[in-house]
Amino acid sequence: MSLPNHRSWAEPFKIKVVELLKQTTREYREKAAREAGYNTFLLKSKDVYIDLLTDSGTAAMSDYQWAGMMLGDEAYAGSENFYHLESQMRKYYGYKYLVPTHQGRGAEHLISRVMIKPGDFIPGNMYFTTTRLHQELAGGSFVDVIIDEAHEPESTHPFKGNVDLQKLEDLIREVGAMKIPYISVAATVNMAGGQPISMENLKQVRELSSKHGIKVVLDAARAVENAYFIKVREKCFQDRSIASILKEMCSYTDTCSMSAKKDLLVNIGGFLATNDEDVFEEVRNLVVVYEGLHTYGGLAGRDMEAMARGMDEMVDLDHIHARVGQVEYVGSRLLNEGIPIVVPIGGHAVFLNAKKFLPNLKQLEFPAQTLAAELYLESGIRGMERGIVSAGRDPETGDHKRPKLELTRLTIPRRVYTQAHMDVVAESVLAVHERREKASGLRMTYEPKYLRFFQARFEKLT
Ligand code: P71
Repeated sequence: MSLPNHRSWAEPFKIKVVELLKQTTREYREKAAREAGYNTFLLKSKDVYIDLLTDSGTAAMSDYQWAGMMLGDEAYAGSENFYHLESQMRKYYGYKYLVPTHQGRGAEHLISRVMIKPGDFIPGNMYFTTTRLHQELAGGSFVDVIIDEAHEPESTHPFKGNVDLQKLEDLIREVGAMKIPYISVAATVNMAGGQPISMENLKQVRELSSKHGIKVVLDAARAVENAYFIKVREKCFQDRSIASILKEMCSYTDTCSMSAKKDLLVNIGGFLATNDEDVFEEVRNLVVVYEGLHTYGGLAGRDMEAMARGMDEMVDLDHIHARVGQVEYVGSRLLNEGIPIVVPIGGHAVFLNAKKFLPNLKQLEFPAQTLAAELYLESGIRGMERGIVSAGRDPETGDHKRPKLELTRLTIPRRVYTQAHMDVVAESVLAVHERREKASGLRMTYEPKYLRFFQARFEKLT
């Protein structure tokens, strides 16, 4: 086969500063993994070669963003950078009001406290760990209303993040609209594999919700990646700019929570934005209790400036094409070699289907956790479990939740690694696959009460 004459993308930047990487021996990694209780969250970053734990807060900022950091107005109240961020948010997301928070979960906390009453139900297109926990801590119960295809790693549905409108209607009929303060819509859906929701579906969600007086809250952490998928997969959007698609998406929602550590190309930050004056009023008051004054919300002025500037770069087509393209590159290499991954390949990560990768392991031997540990032992590459450990326990029965998806996530930071790194990643996964028969599972030896995946410890079964 001959190669095409033109690549469809290359990294749309050149490198000005570098951070040196360190390689280690297998023996070294065996000790490090044991000491970390076979939990990649507990590894020291210095012991990691290629870090694919997360794309959250791990982006490389541009010179334009770094220059903005020097313009931080570190006033306690009324920082210039807040007003810049507010105008950029209005320009790109289109909401009226802004409340900054230290990161996404700060916004989730405030939204949940202000909008949820004990006994409420919050439907959503699959759960996210921190989002659901805040809903539960506010006395609500999360209800999954994503389409069934989202739970099937091999379904090639182009919009696996879509809401199943029938499931949503059934819930409204069952519990009544009064008990549903809002529907929580993520774009893209992290736990489904970085899968997008279509504009058409989002519009229908909006129509159905409005009919019943239910609000729509968008998790906008990766909404730009979602906008890119809409552009390339939803026919009538192919000639539209990423910015205009993004703004249209937001127009079907009332409020958004934002972890700026993703799309916005910064290392820390978040916000809540809304058109709803009552929500704004209450959140602006509550933020001073938990985050900081409403013009900084736990952030330094310089952090808000980096976010404001990141917005100009996130919607650039060359940027987002290369960002999603890099994820697709790794995924396609693995698919070509017959490695079981979630398809279609998502926006921020390649998700290995650990149930299929390690078919000999029972779910309670933690296949996805095991696979993450094996990949680290093989190559020093760090991924993350997204399966039964992440799902936690049912608050009522105390049993493990048993999600259908048992995935190991290889998350690609934005603008950080090169194509050669991606080749190393694919080759390392192949090496683990070749030796998969030898992998034994894990036993949990320590389990924290909240978000157990962060700090749980394991031992190897022999
Ligand atoms: C990711 C993260 C960071 C993370 C969070 C929890 C467990 C492991 C890793 C964070 C998200 C997210 C979505 C869709 C809200 C948050 C919270 N993702 N919504 O994927 O993906 O934002 O981290 O800024 O508080 O590694 P926050």
